Amino acid sequence: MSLAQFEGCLLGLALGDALGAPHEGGIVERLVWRLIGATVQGQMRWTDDTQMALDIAESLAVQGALDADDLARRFAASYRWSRGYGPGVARLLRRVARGADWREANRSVFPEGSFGNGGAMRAPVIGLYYAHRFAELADAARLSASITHAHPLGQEGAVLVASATALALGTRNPLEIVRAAAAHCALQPFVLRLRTAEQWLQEGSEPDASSVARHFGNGIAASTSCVTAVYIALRFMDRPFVDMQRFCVDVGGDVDTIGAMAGAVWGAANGVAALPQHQLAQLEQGGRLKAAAAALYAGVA
Ligand code: AR6
Ligand code: MG
Repeated sequence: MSLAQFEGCLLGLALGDALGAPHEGGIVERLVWRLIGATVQGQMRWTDDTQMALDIAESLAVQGALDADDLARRFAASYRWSRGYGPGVARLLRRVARGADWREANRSVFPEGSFGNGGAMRAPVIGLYYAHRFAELADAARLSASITHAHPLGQEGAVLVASATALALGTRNPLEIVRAAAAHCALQPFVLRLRTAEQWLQEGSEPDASSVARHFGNGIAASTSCVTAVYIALRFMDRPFVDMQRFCVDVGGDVDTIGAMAGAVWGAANGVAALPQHQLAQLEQGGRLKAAAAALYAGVA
């Protein structure tokens, strides 16, 4: 576990997010992103995935522990429509900003809670923070997701992505990671997909992007994107980041969030120096992301 891995994780997440964002959504969303996808200085903007990951990292650094109320306040304060938040979460966060308790707001849009991948996309930060306290990781991932994602499937995605990130800090063996992360998952849509992912990694078979999308999904639901992202990160662990990112684009669908989750796991394994430096230089707020990684590392080292 090193600072370079923490930086690699957060910057990998942000890079996967920013590089994927132009490919997400229908024609309208893509046109909008062409207008707002760069800062005034011409740097690549990232979306809600990175914003919420930063919110968690900065909250952990200030509070010295996972404080759900502080986190809910930060999520609500950081909300901007231009970051492309999911529509349910956008409504929920506006309610929290007006004073609602997240414990009620998280069922105000969908009575059973959101099963979107928004709890999982920010969970790599939980993986970093709890890697050395692995027994507490699953509960922490669930709690951090539950602020916006009360649905068990939304929370299971967070557990999977946090586990895979934490494990990638300690081993570069894809099979070991997929098996240990799967041990935390109990819900059918995850268990079945993880079994296939393990089999593919074991056989060394390399199905094409459309086959990966067909088997694992490429949607905004946690159950149709989290295994996809973890599988891609593990399959491309020993290959260049840009190859992995291209594969995410080919898988299609929710490219920014699948790219963010895959980028975070890949970055945790390979460290910041392995990321494409010319693209990193074009990423907005790189200094803030590095500072957040350093503060997180200082809290656990
Ligand atoms: N019942 C019906 N539809 C649902 C339910 C449910 N219980 N839960 C989610 N959906 P949301 P996120 C559908 O809004 O998970 C952004 O681009 C519903 O259509 O909670 O934070 C992010 O970057 C809902 O609007 O957002 C992610 O890529 C949608 O799933 C992605 O969106 C998303 O759930 C998900 O973000
Ligand atoms: Mg996004």
